[in-house]
Amino acid sequence: MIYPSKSVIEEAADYIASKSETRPEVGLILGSGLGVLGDDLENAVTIPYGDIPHFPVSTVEGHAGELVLGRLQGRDVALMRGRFHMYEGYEPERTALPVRVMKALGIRTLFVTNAAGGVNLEYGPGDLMIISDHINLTGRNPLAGPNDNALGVRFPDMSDAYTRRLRGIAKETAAELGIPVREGVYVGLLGPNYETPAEIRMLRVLGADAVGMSTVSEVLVARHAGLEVLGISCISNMAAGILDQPLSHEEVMETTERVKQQFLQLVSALLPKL
Ligand code: 6GU
Repeated sequence: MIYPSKSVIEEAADYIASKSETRPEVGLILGSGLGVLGDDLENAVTIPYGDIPHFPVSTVEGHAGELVLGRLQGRDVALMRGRFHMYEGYEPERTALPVRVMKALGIRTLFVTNAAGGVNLEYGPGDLMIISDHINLTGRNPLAGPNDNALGVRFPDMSDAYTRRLRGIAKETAAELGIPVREGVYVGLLGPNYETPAEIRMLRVLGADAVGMSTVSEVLVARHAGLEVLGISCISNMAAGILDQPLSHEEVMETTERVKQQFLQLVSALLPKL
């Protein structure tokens, strides 16, 4: 059997559709510490991941683990508070199952956010970065295995994975709001450890601006499914070896807490334009 099969996706989507009238047009995945946006939805219906057939349950601190459906800035959205990571032990196709389920619910656009380490020396903690492209260094791929042509093509194009059109809208909107943004390349690694200073030097040579442990598998599946993708990273800390200090999940949470309002303002202003 091809996993996740059409019936697995449909069972999850049918369950969600039975709980809410919302028919989402945009799917939003909120990273570490950024889940608060779910509190602002109208007609919000919150579904714990554990209730959704076939959904994994996320295990990381700072990730709530629930799907919220409702209306935000005039758009019907499906919002994931918390996501699944390969470092938790999930197979890559399982980390991206919610993307296929949201596609089955009707989304056309996937908006991914994450907390990431700054690799570019010009970046600083608290910076927001529009993801221009990614490098998949996780060593895994959610599209490996037999291809289900009903879900997408065997060899999906990644030339414009983070749609230029949406990046343009994001930059424009940030400028209107007076929110400074970077634009750069996100490198996805398996984790769960943060990198060594030597690995960060290597990543910089490879063209990385930011590094993290999520997003890549979700975006690969989204592009396979024909969704448009917009991605924004919150640079929560500088990567290893740049500053003379150790890295910690606490710092990641503290920084996202600090820039949350700005970040949420940008995401909210963007939604009606996607
Ligand atoms: Cl420095 N590395 C990785 N892989 N993920 C992160 C990070 C660093 N900072 C936040 N998330």
